[in-house]
Amino acid sequence: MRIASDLIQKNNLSCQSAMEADYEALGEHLHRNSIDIAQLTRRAGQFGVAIPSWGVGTGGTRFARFPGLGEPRHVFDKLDDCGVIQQLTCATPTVSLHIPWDDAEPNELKEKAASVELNFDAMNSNTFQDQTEQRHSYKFGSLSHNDSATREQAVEHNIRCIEIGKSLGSKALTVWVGDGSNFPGQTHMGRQFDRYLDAMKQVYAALPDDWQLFTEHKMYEPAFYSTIVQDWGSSYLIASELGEKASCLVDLGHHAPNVNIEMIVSRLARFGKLGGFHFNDSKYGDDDLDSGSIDPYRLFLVFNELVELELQQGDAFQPAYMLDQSHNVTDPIESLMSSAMEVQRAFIQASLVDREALANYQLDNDALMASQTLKQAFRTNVDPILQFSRLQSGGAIDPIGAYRESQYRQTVSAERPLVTGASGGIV
Ligand code: PSV
Ligand code: MN
Repeated sequence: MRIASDLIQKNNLSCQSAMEADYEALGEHLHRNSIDIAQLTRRAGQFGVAIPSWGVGTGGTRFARFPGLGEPRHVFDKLDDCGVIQQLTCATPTVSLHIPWDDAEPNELKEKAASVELNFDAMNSNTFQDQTEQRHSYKFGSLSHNDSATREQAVEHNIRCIEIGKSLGSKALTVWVGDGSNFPGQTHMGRQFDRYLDAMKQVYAALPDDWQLFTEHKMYEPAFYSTIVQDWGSSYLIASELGEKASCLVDLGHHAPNVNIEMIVSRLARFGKLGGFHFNDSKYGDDDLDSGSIDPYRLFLVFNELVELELQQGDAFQPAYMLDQSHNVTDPIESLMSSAMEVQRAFIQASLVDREALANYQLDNDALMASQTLKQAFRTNVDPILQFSRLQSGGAIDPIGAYRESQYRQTVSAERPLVTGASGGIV
């Protein structure tokens, strides 16, 4: 483990008595509403959201990238950073890899992940960039390209991701492509979609029985006029065409501003096609900001749907939770820890909703009290529950405080030279 356990213990001791007092007060408050705080704390302990391997590096904008201190040089450094996030928050037990960014010998990857107590989540394929020595360019598309050899190359890449994932113990492939067009008339939108579907059917055919395939929609970027999987409707059509193992992945940033994402969640789930999430936050577009940093109420409302679905469907309802963010002005480890805790917070707040009262207010058309019922849960400060859960799991009551005290970033920067040189573009 990269952070000394006695440092965590010392840090915990400094805030434990205040936390215990807050926990007791919250316990009494919840008890008055017949809610058992111990049961909620266990629930918090069972929660997990996957870390995107690419999130531990400094991201960038379309204009520039400003590298951070001690950035991971390769996937093994990334796994070290992800291990720290899990060690302190105990809410991120898995890592989602992106191929070829994270290409490495699978046995070495497995060994490294085990050494930092992590498992592998969904695999992500990348046919939105050209790699050196690649035969066919993706400049004009990948899985939907006019040229069959380019499509075949993209299909093979996805199948290779499945193969790598199989040896790592992953159980899902997420496919997001940048294919589309920048000018009206540039592509035949119908034929392009047909080509995409045909290629995806080939990828789907290579999917093991116990795997899932997530299709991820995104409204625009890098294609700015039309995008092949532009919305949840297209994503739903694709997942339905492919079959049972295919479902839709909702990246919170991939919608027009003000779109009602929680309603999309409800719709997809209603028809059995809600596969999972890429959590992040946004103000204007696909901003890849930290989860819960702009609109925590929306995150809560998404979880309100998810908790309701869990109550209806029980253990059969297992959407995949991942973060997908880009960190430009913060230490990525701090942002990812804070984001994981925000997602966990929304999950616990949504678990507080008085569902019987809500259902009755809905039946009575009492819009005001229905809305108040949600607000009451959202306004509850569940910090003591999250903190106590981390303490019980061996993590830090205050992960960011403990991380800063550990000087982890300064320590790794000694062995990881600064990545210099200008490079633009979000990764
Ligand atoms: C695209 O913007 C996206 O959300 C997809 O999930 C990619 O795989 C990821 O970002 C990384 O660039
Ligand atoms: Mn995403």
